[in-house]
Amino acid sequence: MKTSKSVSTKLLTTASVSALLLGLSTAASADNWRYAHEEYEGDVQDVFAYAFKEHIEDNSDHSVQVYRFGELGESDDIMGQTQSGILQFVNQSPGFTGSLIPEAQIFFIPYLLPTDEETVLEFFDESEAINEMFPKLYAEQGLELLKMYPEGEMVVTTNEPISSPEDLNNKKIRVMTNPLLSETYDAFGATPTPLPWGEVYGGLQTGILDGQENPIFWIESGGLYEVSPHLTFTGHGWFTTAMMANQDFFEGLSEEDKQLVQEASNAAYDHTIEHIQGLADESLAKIQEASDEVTVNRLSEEEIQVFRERAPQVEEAFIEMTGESGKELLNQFKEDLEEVQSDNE
Ligand code: 6CS
Repeated sequence: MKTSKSVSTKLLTTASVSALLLGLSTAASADNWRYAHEEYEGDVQDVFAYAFKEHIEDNSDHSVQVYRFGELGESDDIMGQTQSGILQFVNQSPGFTGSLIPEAQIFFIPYLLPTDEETVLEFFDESEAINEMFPKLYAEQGLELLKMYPEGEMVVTTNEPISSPEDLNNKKIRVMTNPLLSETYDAFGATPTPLPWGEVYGGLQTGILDGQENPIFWIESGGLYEVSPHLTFTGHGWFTTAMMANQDFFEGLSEEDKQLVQEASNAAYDHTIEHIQGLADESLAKIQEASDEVTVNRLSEEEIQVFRERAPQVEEAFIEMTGESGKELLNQFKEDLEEVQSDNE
């Protein structure tokens, strides 16, 4: 009895130690990474996050826990959590990052990017400003920029149809919380109202806001057309976003894991770029199916010209806010655009 007990204890002990070692070695090599983004299930940032997660989990023992909008707070909250190392990855759009990294506001200079999707996608793929200059600016804030990508063309929604800056007069238009976007809507004749996302639907519903801007997929998925039914294609810009890691975390990874993260970001980017093609048309069809109240106005070239003439003052404000560094970025951005545009002619 004594012998058998001591044997079984010994066996148990050996088994427990092995399990413990196994557990420890698993813990050391298989990490659970936390990743938050700003959107809902099935939205563009969610498609990106899940493609990233799938690549990581298929190619390593690591796992990725994805948090969607609201689970950890607003966009500024998830950025703070990433900078402090609570989260390893975050997807935050320049619309919000612009208050942290002023140069990220470049995306809010109206009519800088063309409306042609093919040109825009090629620009994001090849641009030196996007792929080489922006990572350095994000690094200054402790962030490893992994990808910047477009989600869709911006469309303005309002409580009444609009087709000129005069029509926007006295309209309170919600903008994301960066100062340059307020300059844009100021230049467009409206009263810009910066707010985080969580306050937009209610603001439109109660009449505190008269309108807002977003890509069509988001106008559909967030039900914005229900409370802001007049859609205007002004052609003034693209909703752009960015996915990044806490830089100390990234720097602390093995070379193999750094490569894995980069490959997962590339795979997620390719998958997401495919996903957004045709998405605006599909979303618009869903909106029109769901509501009889919605109107869609694609501004004519002459109408667009009236808005476009107001862009230079926003570009000047961008340079005032960002100095030499913004000027250099803007020059490179324009050079990169010319390159893709001349390739496509
Ligand atoms: O307007 C916004 O605040 C939101 N729009 C999109 C397309 N994604 C997330 C962002 O918070």
